[in-house]
Amino acid sequence: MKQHITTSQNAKQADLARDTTDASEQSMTTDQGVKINNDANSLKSGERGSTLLEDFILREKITHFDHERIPERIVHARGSAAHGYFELYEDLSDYTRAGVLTAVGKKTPVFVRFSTVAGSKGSADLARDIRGFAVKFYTDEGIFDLVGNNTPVFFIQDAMKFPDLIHSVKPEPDNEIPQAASAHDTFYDFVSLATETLHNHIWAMSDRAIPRSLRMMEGFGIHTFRLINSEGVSHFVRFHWKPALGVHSVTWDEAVKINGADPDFHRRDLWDAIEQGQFPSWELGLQIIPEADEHKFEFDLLDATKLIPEELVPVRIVGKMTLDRNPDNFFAETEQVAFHPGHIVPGIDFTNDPLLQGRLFSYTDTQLSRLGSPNFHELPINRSIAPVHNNQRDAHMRTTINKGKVAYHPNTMGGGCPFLSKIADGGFSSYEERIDGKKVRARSESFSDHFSQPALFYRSLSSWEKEHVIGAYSFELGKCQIDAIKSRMLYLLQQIDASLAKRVSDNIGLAIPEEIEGPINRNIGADEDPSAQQPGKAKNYLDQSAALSQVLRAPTPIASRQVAVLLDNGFDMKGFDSYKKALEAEDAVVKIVSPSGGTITCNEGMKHKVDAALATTESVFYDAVYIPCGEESVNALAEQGKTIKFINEAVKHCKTVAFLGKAVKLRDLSAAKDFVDDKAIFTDASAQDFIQALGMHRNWEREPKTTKIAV
Ligand code: HDD
Repeated sequence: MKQHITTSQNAKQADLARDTTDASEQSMTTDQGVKINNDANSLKSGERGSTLLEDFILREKITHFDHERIPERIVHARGSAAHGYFELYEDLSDYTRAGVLTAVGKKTPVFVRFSTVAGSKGSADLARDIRGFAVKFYTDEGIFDLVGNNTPVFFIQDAMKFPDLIHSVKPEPDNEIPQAASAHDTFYDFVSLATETLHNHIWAMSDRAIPRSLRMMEGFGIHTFRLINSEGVSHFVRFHWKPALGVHSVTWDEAVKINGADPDFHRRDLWDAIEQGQFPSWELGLQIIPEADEHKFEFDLLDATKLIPEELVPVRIVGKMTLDRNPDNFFAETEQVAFHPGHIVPGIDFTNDPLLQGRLFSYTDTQLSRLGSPNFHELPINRSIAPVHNNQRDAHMRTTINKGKVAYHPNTMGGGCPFLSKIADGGFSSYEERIDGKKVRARSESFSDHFSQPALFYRSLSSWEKEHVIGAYSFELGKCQIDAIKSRMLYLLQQIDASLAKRVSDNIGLAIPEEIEGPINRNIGADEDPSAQQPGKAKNYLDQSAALSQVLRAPTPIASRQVAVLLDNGFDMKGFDSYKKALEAEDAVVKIVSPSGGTITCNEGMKHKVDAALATTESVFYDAVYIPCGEESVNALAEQGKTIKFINEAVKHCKTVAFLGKAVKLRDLSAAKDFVDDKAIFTDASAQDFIQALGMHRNWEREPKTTKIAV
């Protein structure tokens, strides 16, 4: 395995280096630079006397400690981030004048933060939730932030409803329960009344909401943005990130177990992959739509609850983002980074999407309370690599020292500086959109179809993905207490897909109502006619969209996949090593798991370091398991109940499992014995067969037969 690969140096790394310190070989000092000779004892009036107020070393240390925390993000509090770069494949100057999308081959530094939405900063990674996917591009023309999620749509259409959505999903305000979970009454009360939520909600009920890794999920800018070229011509655009490792998820049973056994599972996975030189990458894709086609779709491009099926507008791959360096300091970088969908550069612009428009206000506003000052842009991680000159001055924690008397424009005393830039010289100009309308507080009727796309999504899933969605709805509604809310949800599921509703209704033991009382789409004003806005019957303008499913047509790379090899003293070195070599040739990670820690000896007398004792690890941490031959080793493993649990879980979670030679005994002692014909459970198979199965992530076809496995 490669270790600590040197990462690329770029302009942002050089910029951060200005503020990065390293205490090695240095004296300990106070914040004022005074060297310290005793860091263990406060200053006292006698050895057993009271502490003296004059102890400036103690006061400074405790005062700083007392103020170490800042408010966590109101949403997306739990996150993990990494540095990297973006490289463009093709010049898009026909569409935009943004350098980041026109300078082919240029490496633009990026900082990317992934997050869950609902949980607190210390919540577990495998919560069922949408994942944030926020990318900060440090371009030569200023900061461009693409603040997206791992689903192509959002819960609501208008920013006005964001506080309601978040209040409903966050822990309930009286008892602060449940943490990082949407399975509770207030969330479903809101979702079942605000039917615009149903599309993103079904994504949240799908496998997308429990990814295997942050490195194995897609990202989406969601809103329709604009690209503007140097002639001022505008095209609509939607942004996509496609992961090189494919899109993969875990099962709900695994997610629940991982949350207990390693709440930092995703954070650790991202960190370890980068430390080991397995740099995650995503290709950037664009769906570009000419202005003239704005109204040619069955949905409104300004509606963030609608995706544009790739069958209608193909995704054009234009570049690649690679994450190649972990942060040096979580707080300074991952915690203090401030994203903002309003950070755009010339050549990119907004549309009138009412969700996006509200976000443009919210993100600066929240930094004022979270980071405490309008100078948050000066924090090293937020600082632009393009020069910053303007007449903004002062405020808390200002670090820039602006010279001269002039802090206004126009001026002569400063020679007219900083001067304005012509558009041709890179000055920003907003797209001159023609606006002709009344000032109204209303929702466009073109936003009112809330069922066609959830139905399209569900239709596009494979049978096993549908089972997972049914399981998720059944779990979530099963956790709700109020029958009226559950009934309303069943009624709405019926509008999406009758078989889905039926299965959930059976599982939760509540009938699907024929009708429900009152209007359900409450996201309109009191004076509006509910019938005009009442979500109508689902339309079918596309039967299925392959891109919405996670079904694999070919194996994906196995680089960085975690493979457990179960061993004890006396194991067969040949079988062990042939698999290990083949797996490592593909950059997979092989970890020795043994009944106890330390070292074990193979049948060739060599000592091997154990990576994890059975007691300290869990089957759910690995993507595959193999067990080499060796009577002594197999017999010792067979003595451990945990070995059987380990294998049973791998089988239940549809993973690739191989038994070599005498290890067949463990197959016959475990649930694997009932799956001898399974295409990912092998007895004496070649390493290549094992790798091929691992590349398919899981054998989901096994799943219906695993319900009886009790683990
Ligand atoms: Fe938001 C954070 C993504 C709608 C208000 N949002 C935040 C983050 C992501 C998103 C990824 C975390 C950024 C980070 O890692 O620091 N938000 C979205 C997406 C949306 C969306 C994809 C819809 C398409 N958000 C949205 C609305 C509002 C907000 C409509 C308010 C009207 N979002 C915020 C916020 C946060 C935030 C309160 C919390 C912390 C922060 O901004 O910096 O301002």
